[in-house]
Amino acid sequence: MASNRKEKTTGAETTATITGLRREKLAALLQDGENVIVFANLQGNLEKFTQDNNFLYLTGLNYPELIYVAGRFAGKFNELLFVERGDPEREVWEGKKLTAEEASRISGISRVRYLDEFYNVLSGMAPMMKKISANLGFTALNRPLTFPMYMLEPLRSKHPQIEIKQLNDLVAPLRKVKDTWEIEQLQKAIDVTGEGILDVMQSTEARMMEYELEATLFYYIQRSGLKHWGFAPIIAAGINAATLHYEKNECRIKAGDLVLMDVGASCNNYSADITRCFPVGAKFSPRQKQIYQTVLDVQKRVIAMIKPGATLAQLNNATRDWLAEGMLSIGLIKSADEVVKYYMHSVSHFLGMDTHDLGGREAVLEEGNVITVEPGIYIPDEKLGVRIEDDVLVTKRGHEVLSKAIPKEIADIEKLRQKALRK
Ligand SMILES: [Mn+2]
Repeated sequence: MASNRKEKTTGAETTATITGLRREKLAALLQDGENVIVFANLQGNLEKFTQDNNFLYLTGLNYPELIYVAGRFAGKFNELLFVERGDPEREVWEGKKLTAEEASRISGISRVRYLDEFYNVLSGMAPMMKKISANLGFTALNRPLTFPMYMLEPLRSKHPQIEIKQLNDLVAPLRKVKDTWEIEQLQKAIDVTGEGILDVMQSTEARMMEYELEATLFYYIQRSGLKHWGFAPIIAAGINAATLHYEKNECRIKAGDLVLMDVGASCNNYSADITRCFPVGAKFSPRQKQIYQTVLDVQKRVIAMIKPGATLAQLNNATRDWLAEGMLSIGLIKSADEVVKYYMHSVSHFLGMDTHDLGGREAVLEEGNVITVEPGIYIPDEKLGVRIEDDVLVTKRGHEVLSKAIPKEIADIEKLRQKALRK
């Protein structure tokens, strides 16, 4: 299932050059007095570390407790990185820390200071600062103040004239357009996810638990050299497939069920997002087939619309209209406005470091964007839910379906199931 993309990165492009180009683009967005402060995530106690995506995007550093600061003053763009001072006692428990030299070599950021100097350095800059874009995050009941908010609080109270904004608004236009290296990571994540889905389709039997399918898929992902899911996998049989964000994966699969898998591996923090459905028996039931084919026909028509200049709003409207047409023709609904009874989400989102990536809901597509296309029909009364989701790259003239190697035609899926059941 390898991709046939031609221009592979050579390997000569280091993290420093790739992220350096991104920071150049960021620098071009900053006016005099405008700054960016990006906090790496913290290491949780006995938890696997996951990096803040904006931090990783701009520095390439997959380590906790770092801060990136950049700004333009008197026309000149300056950037520096704050790292932890090594502490021999902590290193016994946590292993060696990233040194200033290593951080500089990996990221290509030449000026490095220690975290305990952060406020001193910042107070020196503050009188010239007009605006700061930071990865503030969002407050929640269990998190009234995020770590970046907490860290910027002294600055906010001492220098109330500085406007502090969300970083996402600034970097979204950059992250929305993927470079070749990013597309390669997505392709790898998609290929491995697809092969894992085939594995599941060829090994599932009635009476298995949903989480057994999850285990098969995750085993495949890790055996293929990828470490993480991109998001909590949805493995939903029968009625559970009609719950849009069912993540419990804890029910027993019955003969006659249709199984929906909405899953994606992550490759270097780039997430696949694929949905496939298959019957637990050797064949789709006539009703499953009817609903599935209706969704598939619409999905293909929507994919065909994708090209630079098309908008997500156009894709959404077309999906709703065509699904309504399909539902009317099979007698599921009596008037087009009833479509929302069985289809209640939008058809596309941007895909990248975040499964629901930056880019917005009203966006106009441009070359280098990657979006999902995922129409569905959900009928709880019939214990049936169908969604089909592919990942699509917007190219100069149109599009390329990055997940085209993963079967979705009824005949192909039935063939796989028959092979599985003969075993
Ligand atoms: Mn999706």
